[in-house]
Amino acid sequence: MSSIKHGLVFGLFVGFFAGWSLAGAESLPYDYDKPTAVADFINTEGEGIGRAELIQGPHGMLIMLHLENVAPGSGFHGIHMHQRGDCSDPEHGFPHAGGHVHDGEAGQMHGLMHPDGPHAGDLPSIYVHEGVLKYELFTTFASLDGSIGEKLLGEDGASFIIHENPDDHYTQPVGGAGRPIACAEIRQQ
Ligand SMILES: [Cu+2]
Repeated sequence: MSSIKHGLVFGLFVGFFAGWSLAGAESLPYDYDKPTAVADFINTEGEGIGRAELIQGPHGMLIMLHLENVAPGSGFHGIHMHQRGDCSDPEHGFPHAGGHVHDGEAGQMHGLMHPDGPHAGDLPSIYVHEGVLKYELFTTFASLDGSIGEKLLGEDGASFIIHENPDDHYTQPVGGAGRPIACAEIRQQ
């Protein structure tokens, strides 16, 4: 088990524990007066492949992912939060999800490792093992209500996009991550 820190964003590999399942806010050992959200993923065929649960805490936002049948085989995939909560047109790669969540400043670049980045929607890449992913991400660049970083759930909402390739955290516009293979609209609970 290892953790990777990139500035203020890090991913913690939680492994494939027997019986591990998404905890759900009601069973967690804290009860912050903060919004929570869920996001149900669909692939480019429109089939459900799992869920993210988002909990905004005192220092940032925890994103718990539990996905199956993400892609054949094993490998890293870029994942980002995109500007609109619209996963329509899956067969065309979810074109209405828009670009990455960002602060709107001109010249702001994509990439956790880019000197002029990152976008608030940038995240570490996920590793999918034989189609399955159980993982936790944490970010301080964005939050559901905007109290920490950029606001995700404004008028247009937001979504997750998983890309077919890893994100190199530097190349424009999506870190060389390629086409979207899954999308999830983020819905406040
Ligand atoms: Cu993306």
